Amino acid sequence: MNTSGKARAHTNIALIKYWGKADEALIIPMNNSLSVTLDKFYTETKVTFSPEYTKDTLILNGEEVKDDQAKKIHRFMDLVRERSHTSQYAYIESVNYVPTAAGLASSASAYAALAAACNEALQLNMSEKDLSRLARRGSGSASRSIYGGFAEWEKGYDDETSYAKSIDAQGWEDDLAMIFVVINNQSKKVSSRSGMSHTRETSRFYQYWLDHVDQDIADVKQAIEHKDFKHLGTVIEENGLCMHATNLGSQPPFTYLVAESYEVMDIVHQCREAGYPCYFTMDAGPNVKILVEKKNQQYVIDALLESFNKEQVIASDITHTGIEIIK
Ligand code: 2P0
Repeated sequence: MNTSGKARAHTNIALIKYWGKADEALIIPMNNSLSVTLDKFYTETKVTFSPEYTKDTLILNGEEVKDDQAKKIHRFMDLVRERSHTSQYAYIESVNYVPTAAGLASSASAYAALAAACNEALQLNMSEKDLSRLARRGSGSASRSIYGGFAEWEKGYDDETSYAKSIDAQGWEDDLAMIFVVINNQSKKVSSRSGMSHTRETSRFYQYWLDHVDQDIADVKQAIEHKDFKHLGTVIEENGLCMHATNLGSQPPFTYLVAESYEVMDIVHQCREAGYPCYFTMDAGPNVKILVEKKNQQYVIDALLESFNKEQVIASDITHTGIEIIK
């Protein structure tokens, strides 16, 4: 008999970054990280297990995936089979809902949706904690996409203790938004997986990163508690830049940032000087994400549109919604 489950998960953006693994196989991070989950970008995934299938098949946005991405999925499905004591293979249909050409597809929403769909299909009745642990094995940042709003991935020390938890922001999420500036660059991409590993192993600044990230987490949690936007923004901007500085301190050095990334950072500074607080963060690529209070969102968008085109500037609310099962 075939069994199916379908789930939706939203992508998240780290305000305090996950950068470096203590255990590569189990995906245990070197440091805690903290994120917001976004309304606009999400993945919907349907999984069907059948005794008749002879392999796992992944259809992403209507096309079969056969490269390294498929290998990662096969390993993840082996883990699901091991945990659920089934030997059945699966047919996985996944659709990423991101604005056209934005290139913002994320492994965070992908593995969170896949974990939840498997949980539903196999009736595993996993708790949010266990879903977060399972999603983490696909991609570290996916551990945080189980939840809406703010979430903290506690690094833990083994498979059992490394998972994300929701942070209660007393509705403050509703006042905030994130603006994406999509920068298309042609340079060869360093995957976050190899970038963080290279940095952890070779960066002269990596120990500095580890020595300060716990304080950043504590400061952000305090800012959330007091709904102190300027404090929140100051800390997250410094943390993001610090992560990128560790990359520059690697041997050989590398960076994800390009000229346009710095152009956006300048615009953010100008908005702040004009009295509109907003703060940037960047991940394993040149795109810049700007955290802003909704009341100031339009000013910042207008400032960006003086230098970038409409397709490049995309705003999203922060969602309260975590994993959703789709019937
Ligand atoms: C983050 N990033 O906290 C950090 C900041 C990118 C920069 O998590 O190797 O795809 O699959 O665990 O989760 C992107 O890394 O890495 C990421 P793996 P993942 O969001």
